[in-house]
Amino acid sequence: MDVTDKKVIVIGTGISGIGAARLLISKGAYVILYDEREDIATARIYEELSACKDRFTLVTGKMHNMLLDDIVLAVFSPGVPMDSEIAKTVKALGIRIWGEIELAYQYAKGSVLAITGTNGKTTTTSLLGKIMSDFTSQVFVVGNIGNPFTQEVDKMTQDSVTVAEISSFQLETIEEFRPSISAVLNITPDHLNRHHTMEEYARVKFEIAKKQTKEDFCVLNYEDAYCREFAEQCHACVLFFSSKNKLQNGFFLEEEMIYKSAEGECTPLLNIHDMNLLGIHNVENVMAAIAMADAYGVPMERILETVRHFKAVEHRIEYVATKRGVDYYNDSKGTNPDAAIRGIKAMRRPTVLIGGGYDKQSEYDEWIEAFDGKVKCLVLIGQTREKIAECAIKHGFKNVILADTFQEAMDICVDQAIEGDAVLLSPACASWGMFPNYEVRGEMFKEYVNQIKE
Ligand code: UMA
Repeated sequence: MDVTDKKVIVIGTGISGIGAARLLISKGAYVILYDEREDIATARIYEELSACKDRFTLVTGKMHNMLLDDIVLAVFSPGVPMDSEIAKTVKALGIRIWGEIELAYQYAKGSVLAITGTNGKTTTTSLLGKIMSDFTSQVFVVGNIGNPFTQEVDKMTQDSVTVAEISSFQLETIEEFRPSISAVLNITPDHLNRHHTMEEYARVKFEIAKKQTKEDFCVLNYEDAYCREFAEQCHACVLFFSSKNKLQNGFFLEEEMIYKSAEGECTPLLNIHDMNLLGIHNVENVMAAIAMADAYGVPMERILETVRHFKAVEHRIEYVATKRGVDYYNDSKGTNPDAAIRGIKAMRRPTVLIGGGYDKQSEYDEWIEAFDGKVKCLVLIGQTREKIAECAIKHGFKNVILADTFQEAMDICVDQAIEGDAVLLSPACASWGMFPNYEVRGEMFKEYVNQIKE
């Protein structure tokens, strides 16, 4: 779409909104930058867009329809739901809608490799980004990982490779987005307050492959029932990985070894003890990244060299420090029950666990069941603390302490943990309400841990 001298509305003034506005302005558009919240830090926005201040108008609070006259396109930030007031208004006026990812894709150059799934996206994206950048120059790692796709578009060339972490929020508003290689790592309950049902959540996740053709690849988890079902209708060439079953074609784990199986030949690739990532879920992430890089054409030896040296990403079962004989782990990225189960499974010591946060209408039964004698005390914070406490007690887990603030939760952990224990921040909930994002929550945890005196 040619946006030269056209009016475009960008909804949301977080990092996606700023990235989208900048890209649109660079393409000649005039931007209405809109945020529903009236109390946003407008000075930050004017500063970020200071080079183009006569090309946009900032509007906050209630939207007046007259401002939407002559708008040719509405670009949504991922955090703005499609059933919000502004989305309803825009739809009623028949204005075309793109998400920030679609906008970026329309102007992007080179190859796009895209990863979605409930858990493991960030690790897989980081690892694949590292494999690609060890192999070639001009690699961009973008998307839900915290670097808006639109932010990098102007630097791309036909030879560049973009590795994108894509959330379900972002997949709601794509149109032509077609990665040459996609991956869906797993589908477990998350964000049900936004997508309402598992069926809808799964449907949105598989949108990642909707425009792919048989020239493209789609990497899927053989152990995930949703992925297996989707494989039947996927237009791209499907590549499976499995942590439980020996595959005739694909990547699989048998005992401690990852294998590639293709055309009747089975090749051992890597012993899982030769990598620095903990847990079976990480073996799955590694297999997905290997499958994607292999499909792109990176020589296997180069892929494996990077995998062997790759370390866990920040906020994902990240070891912080040992204080007074207690190991502290930051798993702030454990923002849903399934991710948090992985956090607990990776612990090797009796664990004091910090949980709770924003209510995404998740169920916590399986998470509590996964405590399995390993969790000795559960410290709860945030909106969901009562709901989780009730669930824990229902399952017979009684050592639950509610804290009013994060600081108080940390003090309780220091009190409860004795030498030989672990303290794990793996909340099974989003951070919103208490923190702007999971990164800030994880940073605060680490800051606090580092202040604990020996
Ligand atoms: N806003 C409205 N109306 C609404 C909702 C929000 O005006 O109904 C405004 C807010 O007031 C705020 C702005 O929108 O000013 C925020 O937009 P945003 O929530 O889309 O946040 P961004 O800063 O643009 O960050 C987004 C992603 N955030 C969300 O999906 C909630 C970031 O993912 C992502 O890193 C970034 O784009 C770059 O692509 C974060 C996330 O929590 C990490 N993702 C979820 C997850 O991983 O589970 C999906």
